Amino acid sequence: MLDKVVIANRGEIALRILRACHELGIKTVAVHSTVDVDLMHVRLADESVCIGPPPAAQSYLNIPAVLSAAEVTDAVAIHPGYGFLSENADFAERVEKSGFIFIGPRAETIRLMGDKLSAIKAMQEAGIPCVPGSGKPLGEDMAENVRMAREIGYPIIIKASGGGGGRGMRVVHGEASLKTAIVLTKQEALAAFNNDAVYMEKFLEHPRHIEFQVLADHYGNCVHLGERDCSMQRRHQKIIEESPAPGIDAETRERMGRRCVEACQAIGYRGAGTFEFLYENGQFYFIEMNTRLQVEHPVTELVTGIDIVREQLLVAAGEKLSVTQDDIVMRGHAIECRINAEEARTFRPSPGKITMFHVPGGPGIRMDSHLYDGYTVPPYYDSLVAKLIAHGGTRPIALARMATALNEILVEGIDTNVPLHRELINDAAFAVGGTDIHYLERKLSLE
Ligand code: MV4
Repeated sequence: MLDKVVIANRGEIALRILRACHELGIKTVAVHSTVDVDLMHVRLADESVCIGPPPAAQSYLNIPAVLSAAEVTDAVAIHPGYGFLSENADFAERVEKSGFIFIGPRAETIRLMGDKLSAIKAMQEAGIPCVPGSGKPLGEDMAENVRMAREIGYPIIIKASGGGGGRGMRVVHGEASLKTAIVLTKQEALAAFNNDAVYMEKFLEHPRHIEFQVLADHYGNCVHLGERDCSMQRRHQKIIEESPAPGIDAETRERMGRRCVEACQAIGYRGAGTFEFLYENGQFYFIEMNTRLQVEHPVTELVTGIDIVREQLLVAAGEKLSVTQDDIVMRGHAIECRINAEEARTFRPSPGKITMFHVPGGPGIRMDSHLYDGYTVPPYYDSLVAKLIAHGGTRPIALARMATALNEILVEGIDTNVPLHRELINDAAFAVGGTDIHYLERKLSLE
């Protein structure tokens, strides 16, 4: 097993990774910025190293500082968590070249998926259904671009190949605005990603966001852990996720899951990964692959009983996956509410000192949070402060447990979006399930 792991992250996910390490008898090194010395996982880690000042660019994104921390502590591996350096192929490469294990896929896989056009090409070749589109960078020949858009049919969307996660996209409703949209998206893409390649896709107007979780080892073994519905979002920030996705039957799940597994085997994927799809009119369309552990992994853990972070650590240590596809059974339903430190109306960050903190409990309730009484949420990072996850035998039971837990939770001293979650968990359309990616923004605009 791995001897010692550097946790190159902060907050709730750093604590989640620390717990998985300690269960396996792995020693941990917390790396933190100066303002993060009081984080719960820093206290619990076997060792800690301060890697820089509060701005992430000088600490959590500072590759030489993270590598130095691994060197001075004699660590063998680095877990990047999510965000920060987790999908930075250059970082993964430097980790491995420095003699450490990067807990994630190979650098070349991260690079392949980081470029959205190369990801789509690889996935199409591996039999994954993609959105009808150009499948290649748009050229200078506008007559050709016009023909292509006409063939696909408006509305279309122009996306930056270097973008992803909602950055660098533009919807085009007709021929009149096509050329301008391409030119502007290219300019923005060059400035933001240093890559002006853009492509065209059919714009799906009312899709759901459904993603499949996979796990692969170094020996070609790969399993899928079913899907999550992440459609409840605002400005590309997910706020509620659930598994399974309402209305997806077992046969469809197995068919799509098997395709994802085959695609992983085709590209030699290893570790945890997620295939993101848009789902509309009963069809799945691949958009991106995430090559990291995701915020919402707990809903999948609760329905499958698989500890995804443990599997990541085992796979990184060179062990075989502990399960085969036949061992994986989806039991019941799980829902996650992301609790953010933010003002209710404006969604502005609300950092500050926690004066009272109470964690809900009872059957089927899990809370992943680094908060404690007296902790001060700093203003420099993501506002996610807790994930409340409810599991039950059926979706209505999971919802009822979540509603109960949302009444119990206390986070005082800062503003949070708990009131919004209380409202959403009682929302009639959400109770039915299967709302699209625009539902929340539409609901908020009507209030
Ligand atoms: C789309 C789309 C509709 N049609 N692609 C946004 C994030 C990035 N991962 C891809 N995104 C979208 N791509 C086509 N062809 C709509 C979105 C989209 C979206 C997707 C998932 C979750 C939330 C979203 C919010 C707005 C737009």
